[in-house]
Order: sequence, then C-alpha cells, then structure tokens
Amino acid sequence: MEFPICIVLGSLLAILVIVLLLATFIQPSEVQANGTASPSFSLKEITDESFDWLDFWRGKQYGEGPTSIDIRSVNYFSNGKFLNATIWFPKPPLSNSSLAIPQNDSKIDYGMYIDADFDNKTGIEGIDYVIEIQWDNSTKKWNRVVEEWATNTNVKILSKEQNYTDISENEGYVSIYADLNMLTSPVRYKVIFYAQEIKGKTWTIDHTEWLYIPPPKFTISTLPGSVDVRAGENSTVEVSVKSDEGFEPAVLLYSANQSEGVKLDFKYDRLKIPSYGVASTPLVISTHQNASQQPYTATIFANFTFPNEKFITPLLQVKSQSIEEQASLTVKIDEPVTFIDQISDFWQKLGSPINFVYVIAAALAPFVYALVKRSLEKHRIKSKGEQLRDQLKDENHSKS
Ligand SMILES: [Ca+2]
Ligand SMILES: [Ca+2]
Repeated sequence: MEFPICIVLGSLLAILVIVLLLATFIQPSEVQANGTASPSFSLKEITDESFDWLDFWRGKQYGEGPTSIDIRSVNYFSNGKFLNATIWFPKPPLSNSSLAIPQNDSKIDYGMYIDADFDNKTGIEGIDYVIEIQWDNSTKKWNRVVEEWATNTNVKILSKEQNYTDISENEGYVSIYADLNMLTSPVRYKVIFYAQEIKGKTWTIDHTEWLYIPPPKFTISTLPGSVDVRAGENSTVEVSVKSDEGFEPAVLLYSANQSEGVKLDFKYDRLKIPSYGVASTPLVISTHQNASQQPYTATIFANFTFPNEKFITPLLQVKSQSIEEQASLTVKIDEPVTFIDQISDFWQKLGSPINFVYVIAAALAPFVYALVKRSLEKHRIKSKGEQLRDQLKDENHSKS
C-alpha cells in the first residue's frame, strides 16, 4: 500500500510545482500583453528651493516657516510596480523644529499627489490619488494613508497603515511609496511631492514641480546637419524642434561653447510648439575673418517648458518640470576669400551675361552677313550701271 501513496504524493507535488511555475511565468507575460505595466526607471532627483513656503489659502510665499516642511530635494525611482521616493529636508541643527514630532497644536503631513490618468479634468484639479504620511496626535505616531479622489470631490480611503516608521529626524528624510497596482498601474502619470503644516487657520505648504513619468520626448535637429563656411562669411541652417503628442511646450533655444570667431544667432530663440508638434527657425552662423580654419562642433540646446497649472486651489499655480534636449552642428571653416577669389568670382558672375551676348551674336551672324553681302552686291550693280550710263553718255557726246 505504501507504493501507491508515494506515487500519489509525488504526482501531487509535481502538479503543484507545475502550477507554481505556470503562475510565475504567465503573470508577467499577461501584464506585458495587456500593455498595462507602469514604466520602470532608475533613480532620479529633483531639487527644490530653500525657504519657499507657501500660504495655502492665499497662494503667496511666506517669508518664514518650519524647516521641517522645507523640501530641499526628492529622489525617486520605480520598478513598474512601486514608485519609491525619499523627500529630503534640512538636517538638525539646521532644522528649527522637529521633523518627527510635531507640536500638539499642529498637524504635519508628507505626501504625494498623483494624476494617474494624465488628465487634469478628472479627480480634484487633476489629482486622482493621494499618498500621505500623517502625524496622529492621539497615538503620537505616523500613519500612511492612501486616498482616491473623485471628480465630484468625494474621497475614498483605499488603505491606512498605522505606525509608519520610515522617517528619520536625525537625517532629515521621509520615505514614501505608491503601490502602482492599487492606482490602476498607470502607463503615464504625473506626480508632485509636498510637505505641509496645518496650525489653526494657518496652512503652510512646500511642494515640488509636477513630474512627468515617463518624461515626454522632445527632439531638436538642424538641416543641414553640417555646414561649410568661409572665414568672414555667414551661412544659415534651419533648426527644428519636435514634441510628443499631447504636449505643446514653449521652447527656449540657445547655444554654448562657441569658439572664438564663430557666432550663432537664432532668428527666433523662443518658439511655441503647436498641436501638430513641430516648430522651426533659421539659425545664422557668422564667422570672423580670422576664425580658426578647422571643423567646429556647435552645441544647440532647447529648453522645453509648460504652462503653470492649478494645484488643488486656483490660487496655487505649479510649474511642471522643464526638459532640456541638445543637438550638434558641425561647422567647417574654410580659408577666407582672397583678392584672386574675388576677381574669379566677379568673372564667374559676369560669365552668364557675356555668354548671353555671344549666343545672341552667333544667332544674328548669318542675318547680318546676308544683309552686308546684299548691300555690297547692290552697291556693285549700281556702279556697273553708272559706268554703262557714263559710257553711253560719252558715246552720244562724241557723236554730237
Ligand atoms: Ca523647499
Ligand atoms: Ca486626473
């Protein structure tokens, strides 16, 4: 009887292993096939200004505030399943109030707002989810709360994690994460990090810019991609900027690392990319007579920015993170024009009209020749007649 039991147990174990393997391999492929995986990306950092607290109700800057909510930078990354971030604050003794233990009469929160469908008309001012680390004055502990915000201003609490401890007063940081599966695994979303203190009627907030995940793609290019120009002369190329669908950024163009004797001037250095996604401007490359005669790589930069957006209240206007792209343009500087070159150029330019005269002359030559010949022959016949008349006159004169 022992033998069949072993076979049965062995078979069950084999089936269990196969099922586990299938579960392991099938799930990722389903996520990829549905195209619903959120983007994964390596560590990024955004910095924030110092001492830039805002009066939440008035949308104006405060001159003073607690350094415990003065964001200095945020690091963030994602494996596609979680968005992980660390919000950094001044470390004690720079901090003038405790990061970890708010005063009894104040409420401090650290959080992130997420526009999960990339639509600023859904949710509250575009915000669909909130993840917030909240101080609980009754338990004297931190809680992590996840909320869903509806367009009609309703709020649903999705989860509440009590006694959240990933905060360091000594090192001045707050760690925060979002379970992206809980937020419908957004393929494209925006996030903003904030810290706030609510004390009586005073609501003080500091926040970052809106961050695009993944960042939109913009390109800059020149036509042609390289240019030959003689020292002392100018040449013009076309600079084009292209934008991802759905973005209509303003663009600031500039160049850097210009070599001595070469100057780049954009006819329009500020462009607005229209809805169809492309804008362009001429770029004039001027060279000095003494410019070094060698290939030179000019770097052209394009800074893409977006209009400010409302943030929770109409009075709070928030910038989005700007994006910078660059392109290279090879400028080959040839020797300057000499006096001989100028003479040659002069004759080359004259070549066309002179050739035109030759062609006209060649075309008219047979006609002119015939005209002259006829004239000469006519002249010859007239002379013979006159001679004959003279001869007859002479003969008549002698007879008489
Ligand atoms: Ca700040
Ligand atoms: Ca939204």
